[in-house]
Amino acid sequence: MSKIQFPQDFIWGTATASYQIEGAANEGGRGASIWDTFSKEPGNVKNEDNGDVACNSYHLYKEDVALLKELGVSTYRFSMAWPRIFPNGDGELNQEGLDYYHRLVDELLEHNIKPMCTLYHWDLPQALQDRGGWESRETVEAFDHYAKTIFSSFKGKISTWITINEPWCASYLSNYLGIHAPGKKDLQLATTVAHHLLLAHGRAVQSLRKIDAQAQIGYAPNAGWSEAYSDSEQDQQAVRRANGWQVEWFMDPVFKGEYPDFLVNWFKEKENVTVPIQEGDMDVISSPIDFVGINYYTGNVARYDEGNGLFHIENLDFNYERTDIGWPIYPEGFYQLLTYLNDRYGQVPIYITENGACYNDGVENGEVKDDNRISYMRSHIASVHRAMQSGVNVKGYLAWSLMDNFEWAEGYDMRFGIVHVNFDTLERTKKNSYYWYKNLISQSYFDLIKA
Ligand code: JJW
Repeated sequence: MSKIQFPQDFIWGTATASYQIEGAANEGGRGASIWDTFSKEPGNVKNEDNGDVACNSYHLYKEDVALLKELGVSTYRFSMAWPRIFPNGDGELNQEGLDYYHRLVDELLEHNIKPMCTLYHWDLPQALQDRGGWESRETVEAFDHYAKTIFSSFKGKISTWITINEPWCASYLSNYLGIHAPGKKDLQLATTVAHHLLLAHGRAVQSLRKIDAQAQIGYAPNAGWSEAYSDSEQDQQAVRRANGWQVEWFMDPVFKGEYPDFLVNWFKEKENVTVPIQEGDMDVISSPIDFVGINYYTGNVARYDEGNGLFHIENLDFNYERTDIGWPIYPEGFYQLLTYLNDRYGQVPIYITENGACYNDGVENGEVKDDNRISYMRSHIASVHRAMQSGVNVKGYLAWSLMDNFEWAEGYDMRFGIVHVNFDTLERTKKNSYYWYKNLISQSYFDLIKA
């Protein structure tokens, strides 16, 4: 028997994000976000797709909650669109936006599903971008005001909060690599943005403590994982830089109150880039949190390469199997990452806030045969279990995603859902992975080897 058994109180869930699923971009008083602007500029998003309609969950949320109910999850992670609440970023509150999230949360609670709410999943109000966006500390103030408004409004209804989703993506992918909104390519700018995102996180943590002492709060950094090709000093150091950029850069400030020196020095020496730390910032950023969310999708083996990029590293291709978005399938990296976090930061409670696979299988005779996704989930959930057996304090797992949705720069072609969405009719069809996951949730175990 190759039974992978989870504790009875392990939390199972699914995750989504506002701009990826809601649609209704011009309804309910919603203001524009940087993703509206970015996706409408040709060349930024495949097929010139955008989130105007998406899955139309703004209107179909009851149908979506019914899918969650049948699946049997105890938790649903979603995000609020800041520009629905404050169309201009700050200033006047849009009650209609707030009302929408109350309807959604009430529907979840009525079905006994706990809401886990992300405050910032990348849809920065365009009005704030026009005033400097995350490069400006005013955006930190605006975020804190938005967070306080939400905390007060949902006190007693939402007890688990995530401040910032994937700060590496919202800073470096968006402002250095130029792949996500606002599509800039400036390492200094990206580093400033990263610092202000962490500061915004810390401010919101402090605000929640004053408003609702019962609630729990964390954030959700993303981390790919590189494993060193060899024990050579050069390979080890190169991989340390790559992992450090994704992991230590966003976790040392929160858990240790400092940025990793070796990377601070690297940025300074190579690119003359510095972190704009002001007095008191690191104390705010390192405010104690209740858990950390980890978003894991991919990893690889890598080695030193003098000529290659900012970090002098080469990602090797060992002929990995890849998902349809091209990311190597690397469940070992998940185990290594989780045990690494445990060793470095202590036994902090962890939620897997995102994990999942892109496979673009369609509907045939009412069925979606996404065996590859099931296989990915098996191996990655087993890695989580391995980590737990090694002492990592994992509280729950949330599959990305409940349904196919707007996959950012990849548009609608790249499908991560366990529920298929037909983007012409918006019809939802449960995939085979949905049924596999439902079975796992009801039994708390799965067999590594198919019976
Ligand atoms: C692109 C690296 C080129 C989302 C990327 C790195 C390429 C030099 C998925 N997680 O939709 C995309 N996602 O909204 C949050 N996470 O480019 C949720 N990370 O470098 C999912 C990372 C990502 C990426 C995409």
